[in-house]
Amino acid sequence: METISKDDTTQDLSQIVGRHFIYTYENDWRYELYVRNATTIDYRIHAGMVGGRWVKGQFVDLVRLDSDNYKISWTEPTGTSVSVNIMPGQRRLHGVIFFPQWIKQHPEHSVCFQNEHLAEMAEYRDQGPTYPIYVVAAFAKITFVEDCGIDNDAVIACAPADLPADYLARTN
Ligand code: FER
Repeated sequence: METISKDDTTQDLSQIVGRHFIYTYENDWRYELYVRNATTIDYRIHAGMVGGRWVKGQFVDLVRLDSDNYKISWTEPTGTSVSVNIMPGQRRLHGVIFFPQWIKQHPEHSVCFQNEHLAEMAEYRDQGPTYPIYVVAAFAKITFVEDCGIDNDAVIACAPADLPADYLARTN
């Protein structure tokens, strides 16, 4: 039987690491994701249930599943878990977000620059309620992509509200 390991030669991440994506889900939620390096992302949420939220330095699991299919999975300090499949060549993405119940009830509690509110997020997470988990699964269209290199702190550097008005309008 053939065994597949994460360390085999299919794990060429050069087409995903350093990439900066802007995308719109089927439900009109708009997200922006920068793959800082093979284990870390930065992101901003422009529109959706928790629009306005932004995060730097989130630790993730990143794997290449196929030539144009990368999976990024992680759990937030809020207790939200996310698994995103990115197909850069197809300009498509599929995300599954598992929100704890407290975020569905009070999305505004998680809308902040999370890095400055880590203790508060942990408190909300531990207080719950966690269940029932609210699952949102949707495809998205990638409207903009660029290569920003590794560990570039200028990519995600301010709140969504502080960006120029035409920031999301850039398409390529
Ligand atoms: C995404 C879907 C969800 C994403 C991030 C999240 C950066 C995070 C959600 C949250 O913590 O509220 O595509 O990409």
